[in-house]
Amino acid sequence: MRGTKTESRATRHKSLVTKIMDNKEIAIIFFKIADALEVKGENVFRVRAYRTAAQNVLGLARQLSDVYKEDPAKLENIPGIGKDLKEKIIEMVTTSHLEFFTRLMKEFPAGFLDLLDIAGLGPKKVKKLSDELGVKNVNDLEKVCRQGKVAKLEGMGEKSQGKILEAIEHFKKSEGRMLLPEADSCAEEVIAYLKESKNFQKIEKAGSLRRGKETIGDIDILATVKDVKKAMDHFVSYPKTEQVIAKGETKSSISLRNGPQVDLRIIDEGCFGAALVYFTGSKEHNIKIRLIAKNKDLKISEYGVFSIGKSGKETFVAGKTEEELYKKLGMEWIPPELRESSGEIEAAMAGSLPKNLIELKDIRGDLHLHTVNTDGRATVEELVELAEEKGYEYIAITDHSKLVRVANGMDEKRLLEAVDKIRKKAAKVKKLKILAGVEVDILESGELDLKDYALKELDIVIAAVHSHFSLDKEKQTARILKALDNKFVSILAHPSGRLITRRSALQLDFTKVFEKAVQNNIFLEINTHGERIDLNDVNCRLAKEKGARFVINTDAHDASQMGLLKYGIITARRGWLEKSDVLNTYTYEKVVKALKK
Ligand code: DGT
Ligand code: CA
Ligand code: CA
Repeated sequence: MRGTKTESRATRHKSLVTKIMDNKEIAIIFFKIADALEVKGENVFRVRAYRTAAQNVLGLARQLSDVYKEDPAKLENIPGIGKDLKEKIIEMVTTSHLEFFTRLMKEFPAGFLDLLDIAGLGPKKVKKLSDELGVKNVNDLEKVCRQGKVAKLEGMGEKSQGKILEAIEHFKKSEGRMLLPEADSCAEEVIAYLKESKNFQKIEKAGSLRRGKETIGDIDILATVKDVKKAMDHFVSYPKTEQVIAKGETKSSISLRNGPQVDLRIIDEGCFGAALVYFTGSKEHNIKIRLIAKNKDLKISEYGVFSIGKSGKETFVAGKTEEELYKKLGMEWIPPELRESSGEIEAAMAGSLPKNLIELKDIRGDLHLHTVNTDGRATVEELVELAEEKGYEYIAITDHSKLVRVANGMDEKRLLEAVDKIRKKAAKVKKLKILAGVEVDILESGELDLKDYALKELDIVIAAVHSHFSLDKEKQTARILKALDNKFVSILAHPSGRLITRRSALQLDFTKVFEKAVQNNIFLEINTHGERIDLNDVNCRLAKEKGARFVINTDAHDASQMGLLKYGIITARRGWLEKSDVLNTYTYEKVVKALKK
């Protein structure tokens, strides 16, 4: 979450919290400690120890609180956890608080650590900016950039200054908003907690979260209950509550530690559909359907659809379900992801909404996965195990090529050895099919990072940009078009290159890229890794209009990231994509055929 309210959180939650911190919360605190110590210029080994511990905690299968309950001494068996960190974990799992962290955070001015969220600024640069230019927050930084002072610092320059300004713009756009997967997992936890109470009946997500937007301002939840007062009491007692913002009869709001605000609205069963439409939005969608209602002499609100008699008397005519509401307005039910006032209402009236919008259950495999062979943390075996658990028919192992040196990318020789190993393993796996491939880098020239003699041995070749992001539009477009002309490429990974809060899209003539992909039978990827969600919804729709086909991949670097595929589905739906538009809904035989060059 942007603009973390660390200090207030640390001071407030002590009295409110009744339940223990989970591993993710603990890891976040360790990461923040590492950043803070590094900004302070402390011993690199100490900094690294916190970061390693954070990473290891995230990868644990068991909750630290459970390990502690079983035997506190066992905490020291976790790699990277020594006596000191063990004590800190114990403090967190017993009090949901870490005094050391609270004190450390107090050493920094408010908003100072936000500077670390500016793309391209690590702890070292933040320290320099603070020491030499007195920068205390993002606004200060923007000022000194505009004054040209950053360019003059040693090791900086006009170019880095420009990049920082651009990054500040990104930061501001997403400030106070969360990425969809983070917000969604917060919401899922809250909903699981609400369900613990038998008092709750229907529970639904609403707002931007239900529409699947890539960033979320706050979480909206609607529910029907037996006893309103009890329901609100239960809600505001949610263990991860940092602050109760409002508590009322129909609506309450809480803010979460490490997280967003959550609004809960209690709705009457009789008008649940109308409320769900209203609070799902978007606002623009709501405004349009209200106008349509008006033209039919109907009034629409969160309480239902009403006909207005001559005397002005209002009679409820629909609203128990969304379907009946939309029907009353003369249209098909509109899937929430489409409710952005971008043609869905007209289509629903004409009966021409997409009939087979893609769903998670249509997915038969994941075709972009990394392993320990390059920068992944999972072994092939671990990926296979999870894929089998998910009921997948196939997966593809696609590690990096040599240009990505930080990822330990492979040259031709290493790639062919890896492929050989994968095939030997594949022969031993019973049902799941394993494709052996690569994610090969597109060089600045548009040539690929690996020679054709190696690429031709593979089942699948994914081409990707990981360098030279700032070429001008003409060069960048020519570069990608050239790569797509390589006859072995079958997927273009994360085509725009953007990272939601950190990096703009490549300057590209997307129409030309999409047309080339169509012409050469190349699938465009919707990549769900990290901050990518790339292609995004708008580009999916544009590409589909050009006749493009797609593949939804997680680009997982550990097995658990394979679970993020659902956010690619929701994005594809926002792009109006249907099952038949997406490669990894095909059977294995069809995939092999489609990939054949
Ligand atoms: P967010 O939270 O910024 O990511 O975006 P939303 O769409 O979740 O917006 P939020 O939480 O302010 O409100 C939830 C829904 O409630 C919104 O999508 C539509 C509805 N809504 C809120 N305010 C208004 C309004 O003034 N007029 C209308 N027609 N609908 C509204
Ligand atoms: Ca919202
Ligand atoms: Ca809201």
